[in-house]
Amino acid sequence: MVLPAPGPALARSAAPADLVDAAVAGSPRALARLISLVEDASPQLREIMALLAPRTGRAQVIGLTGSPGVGKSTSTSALVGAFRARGLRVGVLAIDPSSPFSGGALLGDRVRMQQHATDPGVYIRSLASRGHLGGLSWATPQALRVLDAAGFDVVLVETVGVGQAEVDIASLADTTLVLLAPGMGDGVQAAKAGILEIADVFVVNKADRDGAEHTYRELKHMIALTGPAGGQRWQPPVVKTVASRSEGVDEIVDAIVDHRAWMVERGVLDARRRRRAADEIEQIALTELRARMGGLRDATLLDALAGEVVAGALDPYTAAERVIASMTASATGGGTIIG
Ligand SMILES: Nc1nc2c(ncn2[C@@H]2O[C@H](COP(=O)(O)OP(=O)(O)OP(=O)(O)O)[C@@H](O)[C@H]2O)c(=O)[nH]1
Ligand SMILES: [Mg+2]
Repeated sequence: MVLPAPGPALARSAAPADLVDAAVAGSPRALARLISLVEDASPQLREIMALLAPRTGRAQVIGLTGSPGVGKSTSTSALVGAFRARGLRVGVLAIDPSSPFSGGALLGDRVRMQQHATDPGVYIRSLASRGHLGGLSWATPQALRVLDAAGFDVVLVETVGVGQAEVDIASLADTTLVLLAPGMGDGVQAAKAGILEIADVFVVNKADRDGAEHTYRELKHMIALTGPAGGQRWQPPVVKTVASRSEGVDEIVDAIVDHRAWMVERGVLDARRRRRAADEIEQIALTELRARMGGLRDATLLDALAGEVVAGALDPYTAAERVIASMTASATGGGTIIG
């Protein structure tokens, strides 16, 4: 799903600073390279993220989640159009938690996004995480940083609502859209899956289908049961759409704008972003520790400690403390990411 990339070719060995400059100047090729480095958890990321940091913090991150086939990609594409009509630059990250090797080959999505393929104000990319312990929860915030620093005003993150993925996306986004469609028993599913807690805006898509009104009412009812809005409590609006005809999409944008204004007024946006940064720091630290732990596995220290624990000469807590102490002592020794 990478755009055709005009402009000068970048040498394979381009230095991080050159890549960052090119991405900031709008080169889709440089963006693609940077995000591939994220997917591969390249050792160059540390330098790259340091270069990107002063440029970040501007993009508005909007998550879209929902069951397979509810119309997330169609809605994403329609939203891209709506934001472009407002003169904003839009990035799209399509997360595929099911396939770590999709490598951008989501064919259906490519077709749906085709109308934006030649627009230089739009960058669309699917994200996979290759061979890294932190997986997509590690890669996604880093990819967001790349698009944020490259000057995209809005970044839409699409992920299928299965298991942990939708919760992860909610913790990443400023505003989370949860999509439902009629006839999927979604109302009940929503309550079960805890979707009520993560949605900032509900979208009942496929409103052209029978049962849309029923799904809409059921949702409204469930939201009402959670209690009235007020104080720090936002009550998610429900928007009906026919994404395939771009109907109702302006109403989604209005809801996003309202939600943002509400968050800014109460300091909620800042709190969300701090929590997001804290999660990101934790992910990177844990990934680094796991990498060092992996290094230790072959090392004599762990083996020696294990021998002592088996012999009853040492308890496992004390042994673990020694392992952690040795990792911290080797902090300048280098790991895969922080080294
Ligand atoms: N009738 C109707 N069909 C729609 C609407 N929006 C999307 N579709 C169709 O629903 C199908 C699935 O749409 P997608 O946008 O691929 O759904 P998705 O949620 O991205 O699907 P996955 O990424 O596979 O989970 C496609 O055939 C769309 O054309 C709508 O508002 N009405
Ligand atoms: Mg999709």
